[in-house]
Amino acid sequence: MLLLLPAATVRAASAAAPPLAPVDAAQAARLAASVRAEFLHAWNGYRRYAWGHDELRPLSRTARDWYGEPLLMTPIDALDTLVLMGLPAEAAEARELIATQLSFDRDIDVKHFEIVIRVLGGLLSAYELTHDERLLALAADLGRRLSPAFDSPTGLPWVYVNLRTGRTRGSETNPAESALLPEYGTLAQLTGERAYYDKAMRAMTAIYQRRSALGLVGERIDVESGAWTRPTSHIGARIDSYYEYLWKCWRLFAAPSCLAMWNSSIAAANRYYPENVGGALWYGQVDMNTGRHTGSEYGALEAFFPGLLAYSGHVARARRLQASSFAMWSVNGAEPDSYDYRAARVTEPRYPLRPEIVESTWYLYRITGDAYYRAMGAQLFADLKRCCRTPDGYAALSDVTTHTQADEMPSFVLAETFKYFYLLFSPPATLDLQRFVLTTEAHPLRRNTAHAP
Ligand code: DMJ
Repeated sequence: MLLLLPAATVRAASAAAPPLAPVDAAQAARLAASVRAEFLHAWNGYRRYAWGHDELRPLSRTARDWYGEPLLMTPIDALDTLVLMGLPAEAAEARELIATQLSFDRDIDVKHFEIVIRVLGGLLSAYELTHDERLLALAADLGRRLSPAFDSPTGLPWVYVNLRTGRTRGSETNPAESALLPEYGTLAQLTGERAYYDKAMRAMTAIYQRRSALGLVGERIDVESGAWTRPTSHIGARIDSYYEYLWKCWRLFAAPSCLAMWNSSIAAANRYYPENVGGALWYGQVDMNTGRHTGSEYGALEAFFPGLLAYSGHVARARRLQASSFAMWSVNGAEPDSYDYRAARVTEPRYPLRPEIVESTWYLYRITGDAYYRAMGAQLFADLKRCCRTPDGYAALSDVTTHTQADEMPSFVLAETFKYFYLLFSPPATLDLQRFVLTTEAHPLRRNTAHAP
């Protein structure tokens, strides 16, 4: 990735952002080491109290399995982070657990989207980083079991699929859950089974083709009829990674249709979602058909958008929106899942250790070279540690206004949150953005434009 701007001295991105201490190269190296140590702290909590299960409950020191039987969510989600952070013994142990204990032959209805982004994406990425064929065999087996999800009248995916029988259910999906081309396209390239790419491309395109005359998509859609069931449009939950994957599919596969869909979609998004409130830029909710603003909610999930804007060349806009995300975070020293920017009020107070604001900080740093974003990341990391660290791991917050901890450590804190912090403070060579694209779960996949199906 080219640096578009020279590294600048530390400065605030907006009047609303608090002043930050500069981070020089030596401090960045110390921060990277500290992030690695905190990641290990969380990993060791999982290892000690939840080994062989999906997730650690960090307060009760117990394990959680999403479906009553384990799919090894945490070790799979964490494996490429273990590799990137240079933790070979831990990575080898996780790999053995996965390769010898994991079976997808289970009579359980799983959420297609979550299993694709965490488990399929994690296995594919770990295979590309380690060349362990057992991981690819598991990914191929999982892809075969999951792909009946696409067998619907519209090509849009059913929400649930049974891993043993292929039975599907759940007819109301959304754009984010319909855009899974990076994972299925990579599976197609690695196995030679092109049908995976075609099914995933068809689903993503089915959303795009149903965009409104304004070029916007809605929040919920019926899998059987293809009719929108909720016409609210925004960059948050249920739509977020649809935008992300239009751009990333272009980067990964160089498919011209992805670039065309991205170009027209981002133009509409940048036209209709923005609102200026007191000089700050926010992205809110609009009606997909009229473009009229219907809500002013922003939150932890929306905070991915500055990173996507920066990655795709919309740098000035990205800087302004990131300043708003950081101002929202700084109110309580952790960000809420939802914040009404017009009322300046928290509307959903939980913080489940989400990565998006860190992700955007990293993309902005990597693309602009502006040291301010490392300083911002240092503040985010200090806050995370202060609010969420427990003696045995990291805990979500049930309320950012009181810093009350919840007994949850979602696997994405190890897949994403710590990874983005580590990348932010590490040399760019740690992950070459010319060679890799990070999935929505932060799993690096190798760009393979020469062999696009
Ligand atoms: C992750 O599973 C992914 O980043 C997804 O796209 C959104 N939600 C979580 C993190 O917040």
